[in-house]
Amino acid sequence: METAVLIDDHPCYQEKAHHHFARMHAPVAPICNISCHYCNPKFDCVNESRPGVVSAILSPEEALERLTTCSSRLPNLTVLGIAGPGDPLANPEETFRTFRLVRDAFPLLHLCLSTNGLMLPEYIDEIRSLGIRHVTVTMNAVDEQVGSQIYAHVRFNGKLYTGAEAASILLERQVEGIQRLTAEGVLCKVNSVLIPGFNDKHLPLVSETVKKLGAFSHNIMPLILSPGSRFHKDGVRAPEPVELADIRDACSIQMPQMRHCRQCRADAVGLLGEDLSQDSCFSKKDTADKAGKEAELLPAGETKAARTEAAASMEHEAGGTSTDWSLATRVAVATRGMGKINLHFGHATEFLIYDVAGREIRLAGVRKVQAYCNGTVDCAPEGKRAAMEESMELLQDCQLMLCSGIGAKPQERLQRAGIIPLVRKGDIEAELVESVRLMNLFRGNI
Ligand code: CLF
Ligand code: SF4
Repeated sequence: METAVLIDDHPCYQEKAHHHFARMHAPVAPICNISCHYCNPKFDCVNESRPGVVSAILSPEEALERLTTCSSRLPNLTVLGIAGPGDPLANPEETFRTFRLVRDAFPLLHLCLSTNGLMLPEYIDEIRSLGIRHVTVTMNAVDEQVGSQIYAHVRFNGKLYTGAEAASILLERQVEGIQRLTAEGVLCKVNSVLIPGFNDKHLPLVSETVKKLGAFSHNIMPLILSPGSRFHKDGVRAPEPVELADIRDACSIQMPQMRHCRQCRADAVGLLGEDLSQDSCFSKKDTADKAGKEAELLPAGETKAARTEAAASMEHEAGGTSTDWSLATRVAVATRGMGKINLHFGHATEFLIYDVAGREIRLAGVRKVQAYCNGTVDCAPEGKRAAMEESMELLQDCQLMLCSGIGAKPQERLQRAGIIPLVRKGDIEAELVESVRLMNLFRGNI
């Protein structure tokens, strides 16, 4: 199958597709077989998720039922992913039974798997026979000493390993898994969590290594600490947005970078930017609650019961662009999807950040914020002020803000910070080029 067919409607593998196509995650995998220092088992796997209340576990049959409901309401749903809340391959029975049920009932959906990679070599045949063509492996290090600072332990073949030995086993298994999958034509995306002071300087080597292994793209995600995790207790900090952007740029010399990841929940549903998992139409929360299945992550062993040209179309061909992005204008955009500017500044809980250089556009990242106005009549002024200041900090490197509407106060605050707010309602790409042109004209830059 051609790579274009595998990515054109996959919201994570093709940046443009994420405006239009939705995915559903089936939270069928509660157990994990390793321990990352940024993880607290009370939360979803941080390798794909934002820490939050852990997703309620579904049985494979319940997952199929939820998918049936979701697909009838979301005609743009193209992917069924399994990404936790633990590690899918530490729960092979549930994971593969879910994929089997889905493949039989919805043969046209892409099946997508996300794993830490420890058990990947064991399941290559299963992955092939199910026709899974998208696999994400989280690799934070390609050096056992660096890895030993990130992982507390690895549980493998019934034995607990720690330190450099644990990191070495994990790395060996990840490398073997990616090599064998890419040889089979599976598109392997590699996720890496950027942990300042631990692997920030090491990530270009990770990018170089995964390129040699034949991976499709590299998704460097900012560390979001789980409360109560070892790193949280030790005061390890999350990276600044600009640090993340710089490291992605450095790694893009080696590998195409994914810049639109939302670090979604293990039970996410919908477009990447609009998680509908908590919407009662999509979550069978009552079913899960009744069954008393609030997720509880358990350590393994304590079980309760072609890269091709298409990759280059990912806006950021590794080493292939001649655009000087250091001269680009950075623009924040408020959108609820479909490639349009269609969201009021006050309602935005995230902004897409674009760089615009002439007619060239690239997505630089996604930044989550607190909505300035949470929709209640009595939005407290202190809360609004705090949300505004947080947004200002996160958007400090932007020169323009495009949104479908904005109040007088935030407009004035943005201007004071040197960010020009513009109300626009059209297609993002066309409006980006035109707005930057107007801004430069106004400033006498052209
Ligand atoms: Fe889900 Fe992951 Fe498949 Fe996408 S998510 S299993 S590859 S369908 Fe996507 Fe979410 Fe980022 Fe993951 S935005 S966290 S990269
Ligand atoms: Fe937590 Fe396991 Fe995910 Fe690491 S791989 S973040 S330990 S659930």
